[in-house]
Amino acid sequence: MNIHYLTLFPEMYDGVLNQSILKRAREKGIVNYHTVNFRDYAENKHNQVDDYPYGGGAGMVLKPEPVYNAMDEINTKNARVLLMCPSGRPFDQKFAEELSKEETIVFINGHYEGYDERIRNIATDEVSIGDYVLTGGELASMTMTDAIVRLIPGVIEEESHLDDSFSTGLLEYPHYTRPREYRGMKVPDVLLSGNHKLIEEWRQEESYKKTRERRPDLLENFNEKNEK
Ligand code: 6GU
Repeated sequence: MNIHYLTLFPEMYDGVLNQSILKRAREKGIVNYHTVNFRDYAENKHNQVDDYPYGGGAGMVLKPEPVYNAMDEINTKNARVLLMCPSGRPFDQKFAEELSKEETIVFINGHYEGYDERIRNIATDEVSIGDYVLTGGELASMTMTDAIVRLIPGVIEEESHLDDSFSTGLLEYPHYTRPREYRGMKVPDVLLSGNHKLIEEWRQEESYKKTRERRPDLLENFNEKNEK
């Protein structure tokens, strides 16, 4: 998979893409990350990328030319082109699974008050990571990259995400490792029983309980799916 980031702050990506699993995925040749500073594609002397809004009002608007010119330079054939904005489609695990199957993803990261409306025409999707406003799309695109890349086959053990919260429709059950007792806190007996059927039932029950307490909204979907 090739992932391109159109950004005015390419250095923001340096740490995140060069650590841990995202780094290892690149080293394995499974994914390649490319940052493009679209200021380099501005058409005026001062490399200006934003301008005052027609019709007046507060804030600056991202000009179309730098973004279109930068897009001309990368291979966007069959690419998913994601415009990062708080008014986009909410990103979730299902969306991550869909994007993990793509050959090429382009993130367009704006700052300022907004995008010139014509920039929307080169995007295939508009995406948001939640109901709050960020100063720019960069952190959102890194969050999404993390969620997407770990789902590409070969990046982590397949089994580690079969049980993920949201993949199963429920939140994850509690995990324990050694020691059996720590500061008076004991590992539940069932996990030491060696009875795999009982353990499976306990985990299902704990997942269900946690979901009911914390995210009852998820249960509607889960119950619907499991009644069919
Ligand atoms: Cl993708 N961008 C910005 N600027 N704010 C956001 C967001 C994206 N998702 C949630 N808030």
